[in-house]
Amino acid sequence: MKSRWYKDAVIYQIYPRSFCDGNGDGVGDIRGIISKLDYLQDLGVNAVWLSPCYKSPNDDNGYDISDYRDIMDEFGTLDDWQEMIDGMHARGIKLIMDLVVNHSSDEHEWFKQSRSSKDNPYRDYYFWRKGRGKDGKKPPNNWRGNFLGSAWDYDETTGEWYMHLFSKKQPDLHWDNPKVRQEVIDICNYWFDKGVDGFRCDVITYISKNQGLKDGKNPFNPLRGVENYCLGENWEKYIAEVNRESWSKYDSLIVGECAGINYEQAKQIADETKPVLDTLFNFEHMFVDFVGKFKLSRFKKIVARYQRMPSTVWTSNYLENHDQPRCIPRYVDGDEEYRKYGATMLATVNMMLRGTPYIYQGQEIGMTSCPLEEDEYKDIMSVNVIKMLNKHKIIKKLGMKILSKKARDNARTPMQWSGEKYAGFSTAEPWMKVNPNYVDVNAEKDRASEFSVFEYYKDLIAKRKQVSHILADGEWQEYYEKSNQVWVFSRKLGDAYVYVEANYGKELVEIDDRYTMDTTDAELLVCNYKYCEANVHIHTLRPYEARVYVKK
Ligand code: TEU
Ligand code: CA
Repeated sequence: MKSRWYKDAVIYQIYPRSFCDGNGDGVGDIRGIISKLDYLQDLGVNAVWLSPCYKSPNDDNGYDISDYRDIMDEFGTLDDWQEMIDGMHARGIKLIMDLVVNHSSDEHEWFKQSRSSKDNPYRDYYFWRKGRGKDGKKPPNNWRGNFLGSAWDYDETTGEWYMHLFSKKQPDLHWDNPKVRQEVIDICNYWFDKGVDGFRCDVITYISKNQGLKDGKNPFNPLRGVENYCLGENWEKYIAEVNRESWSKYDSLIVGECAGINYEQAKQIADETKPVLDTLFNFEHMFVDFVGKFKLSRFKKIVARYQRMPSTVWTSNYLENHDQPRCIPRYVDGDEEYRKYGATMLATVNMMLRGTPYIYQGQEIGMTSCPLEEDEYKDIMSVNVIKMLNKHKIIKKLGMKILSKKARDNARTPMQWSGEKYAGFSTAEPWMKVNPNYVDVNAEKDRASEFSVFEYYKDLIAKRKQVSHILADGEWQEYYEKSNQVWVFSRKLGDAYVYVEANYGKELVEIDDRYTMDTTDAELLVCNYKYCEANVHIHTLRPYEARVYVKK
């Protein structure tokens, strides 16, 4: 049934709120997306992963869903959505929807019913527990949520607590209840019937909570308790059920957002011989610069482990998404002098790894993280952090500095389409600040310039197709593993190979081909610098230079 088309695909993520505003109210929407479909086709991507566009009170920008079968008012209607997916399909672009079923919104009908009384038929759709302590005024366990604070909230109506691993407006669904699993299956099939090509499954690793909901052991873990619900005891069973009743019936891509897992677990849950996920997003490489500076050698080591996965396991490669700060200046210098070299170097590496590459909106024009004032942060996580810092003034300055680097808001500023007011994103003031660098960094200017990041991506995507079989099936080898300046690796398949060199620094660096590969029998497939015949096989890399050689 499954062609596994995603193994040959490049996927583009759209965060609808910030992509393009079609009706001039300052908020991105579906008509805005429709107006940019030619742009996506031109770029050459094969699929779009659309962050949630369902009905939602937007406590967490759509990751809190109040109706899984309808479209958010601000984004448009089901008719608009249909026109969008038809437009995508007409251009050979598939659509991956976001499936957010670890939790719903507290404004979902299920939760409204559930909280109304202890004997409501929907009571068991969520986790309800009595509080601890004499008066029941302490939460049922010591778990902490992703957005700071307890993972429980007290509800007056019935005098019990409900669980929420994210905001208190995102109550966790109770997957042990077979009715909940059936709801998920029905939702998936509803969208498959409308033509979607797969799902990106939000925090899917958290759906099965271990029986007993025991206290978390490690008091220093910011997510105290996570060991009791990350890949919980019935995880595989529940996912296999949804897979059997829905996902496997379609030629779909099911990519799980797998927070909290390591390489060994990844190997188990994204193996195509098992009816679980097709592939996953891992987070390990995102933690390299969690505290302190980015260290390339550590990053490479983590990625290399995923690159050496068994042939039945398929991975996904990303550097950016709506939860992460931008690559620039995270991994490379943000100065205008280097920006495009950095952007294209990172693109080259990401695109030449085994696994499906993802591009997050704006990455293809080298958008950067954005400086924000205290009142310009919009993300609930940032807002909660700022509230906390205001209670602990001593650490506020340092805290705000860290926030500016890590905040999810960095990736959520409006897409920069042109040099017009509001970056051509909208005709009205956008819901979130536009990065002031839009005058220099925007799609229109980029594409008209002699060195265009967009054009480079386009070329890279096309070239990747020529070698994707070597990337998928070739044997991985790495050189200069310990280096913090260069990333050098190859994939060999019989006599054919792909060989990649990338300079992560601003200094010239010489790659000694006695330790790497003699490329004289290969051709230069891509390079982000201008080069001449004479230096094609002289391996001196300029600042942020990346080269790919291929022998077919
Ligand atoms: O993210 C899950 C998740 O684990 C994040 O909270 C992550 O830890 C954090 O963003 C790291 O920077 C998913 C969605 O991608 C996110 O946007 C949602 O807020 C969250 O689930 C809840 O649905
Ligand atoms: Ca709008």
